[in-house]
Amino acid sequence: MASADVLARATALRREIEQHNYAYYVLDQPTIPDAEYDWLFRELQALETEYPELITPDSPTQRVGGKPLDGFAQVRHAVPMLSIRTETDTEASGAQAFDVRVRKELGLSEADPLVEYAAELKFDGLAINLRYEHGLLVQAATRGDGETGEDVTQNIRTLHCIPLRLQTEAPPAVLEVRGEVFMRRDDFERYNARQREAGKLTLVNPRNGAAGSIRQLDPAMAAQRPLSFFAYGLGDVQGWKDAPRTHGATLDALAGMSIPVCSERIIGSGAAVLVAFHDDIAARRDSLPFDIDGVVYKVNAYDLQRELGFLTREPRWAVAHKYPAQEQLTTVLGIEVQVGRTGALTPVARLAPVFVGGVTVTNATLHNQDEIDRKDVRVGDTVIVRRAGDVIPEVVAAVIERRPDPEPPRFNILEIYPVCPECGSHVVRLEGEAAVRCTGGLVCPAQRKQALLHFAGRRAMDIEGLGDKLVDQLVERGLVHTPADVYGLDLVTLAGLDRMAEKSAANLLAAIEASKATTLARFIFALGIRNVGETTAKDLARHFGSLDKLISAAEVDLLAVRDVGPIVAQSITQFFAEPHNLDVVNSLRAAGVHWPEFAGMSQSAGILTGQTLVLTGTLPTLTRESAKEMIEAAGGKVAGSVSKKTAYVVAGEEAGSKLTKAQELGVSILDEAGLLALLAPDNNNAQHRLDL
Ligand code: D41
Repeated sequence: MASADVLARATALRREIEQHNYAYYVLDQPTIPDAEYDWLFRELQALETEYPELITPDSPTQRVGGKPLDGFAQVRHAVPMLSIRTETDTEASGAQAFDVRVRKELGLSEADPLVEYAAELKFDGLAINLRYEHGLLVQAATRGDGETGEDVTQNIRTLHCIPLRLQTEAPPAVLEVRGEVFMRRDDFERYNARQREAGKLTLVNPRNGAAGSIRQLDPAMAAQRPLSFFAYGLGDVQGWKDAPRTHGATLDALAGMSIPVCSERIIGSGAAVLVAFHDDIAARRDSLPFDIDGVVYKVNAYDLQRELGFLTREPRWAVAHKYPAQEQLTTVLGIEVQVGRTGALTPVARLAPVFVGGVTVTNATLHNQDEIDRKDVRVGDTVIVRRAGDVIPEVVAAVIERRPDPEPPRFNILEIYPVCPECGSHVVRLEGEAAVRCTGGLVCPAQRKQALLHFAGRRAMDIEGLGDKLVDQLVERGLVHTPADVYGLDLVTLAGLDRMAEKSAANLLAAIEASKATTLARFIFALGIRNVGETTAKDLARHFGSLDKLISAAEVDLLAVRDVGPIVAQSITQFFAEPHNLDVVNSLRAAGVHWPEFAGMSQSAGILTGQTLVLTGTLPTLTRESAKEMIEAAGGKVAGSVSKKTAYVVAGEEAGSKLTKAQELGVSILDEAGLLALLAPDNNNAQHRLDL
């Protein structure tokens, strides 16, 4: 037998655990770390295992488990669960009409004061009746037809937010709490992510998640589902001392007994307050942590509610105003792709027009191939379409039961679109990427503006003045299709563009001309090869030394380059495998774009390792930057000032004090030819140096 001490300990543990539960699940403000909670829980479990007579129905250990049921028992509601008059109305006038009706029924004239209302959210879940007797949860039932529902006590017990015992000193003899079980969006997402990872079935939406879980015969399954609850009213009530006399006070009182109540509610007088609430919630609908259907207005005072009574099964003192549904069913007429600015092919379902989220939707995104596979959406399917707020409409799921017979084939983007619908370049899917992409980066009209802007960018070809406004015009007027066309522009054409004076046209032309002398690294970067940023471009330039070597490099050759992995290597080979891209590269070279080439890492690598060079003056052909790049490619460093440790000073025209300093210190001085000779692969001098 358990001693009085043990009994006291079990009682204390129970109370403490339920308090932490409430803080965690209802208030969302955990009071202790999970590990400590687990200790308390395990201590209680251990006590109850040793002394089974200690187990009480309100023990937190009784939330989980229980055997699967054969079916649900029928429950006759002590007080019928009415339904609520629901109006689909996106206008403020709905609240005004309700107020007019209420005032008329109550026989109020314009001279009479405003009626006090409560406004709250309309949750999109499953209505439930919780029966507490002397504070203990004894039964939970679904609404059913309002008269008779199903006994879902076992499942409801698994909801941590629902108290098994009311936290109050003097509980009413009977208190029935009515409310809605629902699933929060974050819980829904988390649950689905976990299921997906485990290769298990996912829920279509939070609503189905809530309803399906409660009507689940196996409580252990229900326990897995993260459900929430908010109370919206009362059923049978007996022996409640100082019972509240308004709806608002009732919800406050329930909250005081640890029943979850939504805080998004107001009390106010007259229709204007309801309109304001309606509009405020409509504006915030998508940022709420759960889906709602709409808002509910109720006459606040119970005596007025009684006076108003109900019509058939709907109280005259309450109304629900639904917002436009965010999900609808429709059929998939076809699946097409849209090519984005980065070349990603996004599958888009063409739909039979459907009114959802306040607009008529005819297209919805399918995101990518993985999503198509996961949702298994096929042409001809009936699908759930969702449009929430300003978010682009998406296909949530296919309704497999309504799939046409014979079954349409699975949809595979690469099979249907082996080439880009915009430019005919090959379409590929890179390892580890969700997106299928067009490889015609330089020629694809969908990618044209993006490609041009990138090409002209400061860190790429550095064509000053070729910004987005200009690129828009050039592309939209069909003057430029590929970056190579930039070099064919003339003064007359440019000066004819909007907001282009002759002076700025001339400046731009000069900038275009100047950009022809570039470096290999800049040129590679300018091509906009996927996954090839500025640093990778420099590494590639250094490594290969010439564009043709890069173009003909196989994947293994590319993998030898610093920081180049399989994905980058694949991006590069795929880019140059696309003939359209090679055409543009060749046109650019033909237009006079040039850069100094050298032997590349494989040959010049290490020639200057450990050596510091200083550049001074203007070299005849190399820019300072390309000279620096070549030196670095050979393993050398470029410093800003000359010292005894300087290996070489490379001097051009108008060299200044650095040259003098070098002469004073006896540092070797090279001109451009000397530098190039030093870097040439068959350079004896270099060999000699290396031996040092
Ligand atoms: O949030 C809800 N879904 C909600 C449902 C609510 N906030 N209030 C409601 N009020 C009532 C009355 C007026 C009958 C007490 C309701 C419901 N009924 C209701 N839900 C399902 C059927 C009826």
